[in-house]
Amino acid sequence: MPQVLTHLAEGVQTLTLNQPDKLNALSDQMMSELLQALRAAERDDAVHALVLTGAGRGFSAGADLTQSGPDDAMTDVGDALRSRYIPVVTRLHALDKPVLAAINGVAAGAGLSLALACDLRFAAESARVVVAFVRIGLVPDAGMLYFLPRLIGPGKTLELAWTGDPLSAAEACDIGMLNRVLPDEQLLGETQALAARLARGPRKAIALMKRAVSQTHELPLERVLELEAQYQTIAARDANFAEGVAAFREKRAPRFNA
Ligand code: T3D
Repeated sequence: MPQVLTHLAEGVQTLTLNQPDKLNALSDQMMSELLQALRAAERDDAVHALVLTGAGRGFSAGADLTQSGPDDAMTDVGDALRSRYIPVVTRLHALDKPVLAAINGVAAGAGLSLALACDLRFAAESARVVVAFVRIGLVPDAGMLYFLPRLIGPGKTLELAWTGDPLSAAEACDIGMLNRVLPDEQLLGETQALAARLARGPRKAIALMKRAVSQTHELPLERVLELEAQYQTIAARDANFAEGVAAFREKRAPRFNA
């Protein structure tokens, strides 16, 4: 049975983590299928945005603890991260297409890390987020120590990492970890609708914005100003810029990506 389901509509590839009886815990099979699906989405010209969600009542409960754990003395956990998690997280972050998480239920451990590696996070009212790692004596991984301080600051990151206490979707949204909280039954549809809107937008500019927002975290102002100038040169050479300006002047909606 596939552990990542794929569905393409309106330029949006929806990837559904599918091991619902274990709250979509991240098995080796699931991580391998997720990597394949991301590689395919990257190459596929029909895919212009992605949505990552979970089947059943969970988004993902993190590493599959029935598969990996301290009893597996032969496995170096760092190597497991390098081979299974790092390729997926770097791909989600580097993909030149918007990636939205639709957090339908609990997101814990590396399951939360995957959501944090997405560009936008929408969550169902009933969802919870749990940093979790400390509960089993581990440190946050799979990019959480990169993404979380950038979203919520170092103090709040340490509080959640040290306690492992769950937050409701509303609490997580209030501190900036999530973009929006939606009624459960509207979550997937609303997330896919925004992804479809982005898929119809000026693709080059949207991709450049993603790249720039990620890069500008590390750079001083002078470098950011220069980066903006370089990316604007690229965006302005794209046909969508001419179309956008023409549409404005003609008082009509733009027809991007024609
Ligand atoms: O070795 C490596 O790969 C290193 C990498 C580490 C990265 C990590 O992600 S470490 C963190 C791993 N995740 C966790 O520690 C979270 C474990 N799960 C929980 O704490 C809770 O399940 C939740 C807070 C996520 C949800 O609680 P609740 O009460 O809503 O559900 P539940 O009853 O605990 O779980 C439902 C079922 O899912 C249950 O199975 P059962 O009893 O009905 O047959 C439970 O065992 C299963 N499940 C939940 N989490 C996992 C899992 N099965 C495998 N792996 C899990 N992570």
